Amino acid sequence: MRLSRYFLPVLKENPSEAQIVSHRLMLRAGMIKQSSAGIYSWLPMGFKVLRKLENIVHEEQVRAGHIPMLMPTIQPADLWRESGRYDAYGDELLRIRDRHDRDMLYGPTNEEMVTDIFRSHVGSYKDLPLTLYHIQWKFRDERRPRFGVMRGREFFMKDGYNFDLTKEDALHAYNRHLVSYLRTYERMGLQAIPMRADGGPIGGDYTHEFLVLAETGESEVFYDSAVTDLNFGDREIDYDDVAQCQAILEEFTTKYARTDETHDEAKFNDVPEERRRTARGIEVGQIFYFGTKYSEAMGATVQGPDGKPTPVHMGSHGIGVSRLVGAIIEASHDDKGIIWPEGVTPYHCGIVNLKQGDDEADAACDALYASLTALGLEPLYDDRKERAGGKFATMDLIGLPWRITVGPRGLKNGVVELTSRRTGESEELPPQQAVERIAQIYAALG
Ligand code: 5CA
Repeated sequence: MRLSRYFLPVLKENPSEAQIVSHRLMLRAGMIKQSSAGIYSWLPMGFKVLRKLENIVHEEQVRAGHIPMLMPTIQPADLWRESGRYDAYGDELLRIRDRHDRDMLYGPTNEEMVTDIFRSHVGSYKDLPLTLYHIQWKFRDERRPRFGVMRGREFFMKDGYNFDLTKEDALHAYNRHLVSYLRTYERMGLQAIPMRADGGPIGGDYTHEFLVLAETGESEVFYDSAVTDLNFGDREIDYDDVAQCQAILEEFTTKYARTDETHDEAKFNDVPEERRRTARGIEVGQIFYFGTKYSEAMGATVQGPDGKPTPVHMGSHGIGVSRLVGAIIEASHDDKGIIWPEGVTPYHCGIVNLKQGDDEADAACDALYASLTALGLEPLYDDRKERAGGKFATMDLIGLPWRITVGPRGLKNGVVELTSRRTGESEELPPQQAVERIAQIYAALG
């Protein structure tokens, strides 16, 4: 993409309404624009990151054997009356009436709708196990929408639902989700710690939240510092292997890590004092096992091996995709701007032309652009007639992990400059080598 033809409305000044760094940087970097409280347009740069996260979530869900689909945002109230949540959900539920006076709602989550789909089409235990998921906009009329996309009213969420014959099978589905989430967050450059949590309006007493530690997080968390040494890494996972998934759950959830909702001071005191930590965290996902809560209320049964109708065991599993954009920025920025992890960066590298209009510099930038593009990479080329200082400030603000700087002086010596956004370190090298270096970095991500 050439910046001269793009739409990147960066702000020079800090917007006064933004209380936390991710909100400030998303506004300044031209990623979002608020349309009303807790509701945002995703401008091209923000949308690109959102799509990258969505893709990672899809890839990891499909890898785990879960099946993508798409349910609507608007749901009939009657389904929610069946589960009893139409009244129980409270003011967060946006209730709508259509022209025929039918009660509808903007879905805050989809347990009822997916259970209805299941009961309409699945009749036998032989069709299990089944896990369906979608990534769709949700609406919760939060009392205090704040911190930009972190606590929005409209937000983008992946929600997945497992249907199993037995509790044991459903707990394997739970474990599968936990494992796939660990992989997902690591690919995004995040450490998200699974912590014992509370079921809230979804229900269920077996649930973990995934928290990214950050000062601006809304949850208070208590943990054994040894959990931060755990690393998922490059493991080969067989998602059908019950013992392997269970072992990973145990590895990542045995050490003390809880939110304030389930914190147990006595158990926390068993952690050696020097490892006890209290901090704040951003909840980027939550998994639930809730047994037959919805299947019994809504008559979602299958014919069991004994021929009798058996309510299925279910769980639901969410990832806050739009919130993650903010969470990643909270975890990865400096005073100049965002620092995107390579796995989620909107563009793979920036190209800064120090002397736009100079034939040689323009030709060198065009050649770099073509070489990177030919390798399947997406560069963002700042081809505007701006001062170098302004171009550098924009690149630092939007946070692409790598920058190639091209100027007449370097070109005389046959070199360009390759700079890491994270370390600020620069290296001079011939243009083709800079291209190869960037290609290698991204190839290593897989
Ligand atoms: N049905 C279950 C699992 S799919 C569910 O709705 N879980 S949830 O309530 O925990 O939401 C899943 C994730 O969505 C949360 O972990 C959080 O990361 C994200 N989320 C929830 N509310 C908001 C909000 N107001 N703004 C942005 N993200 C949110």
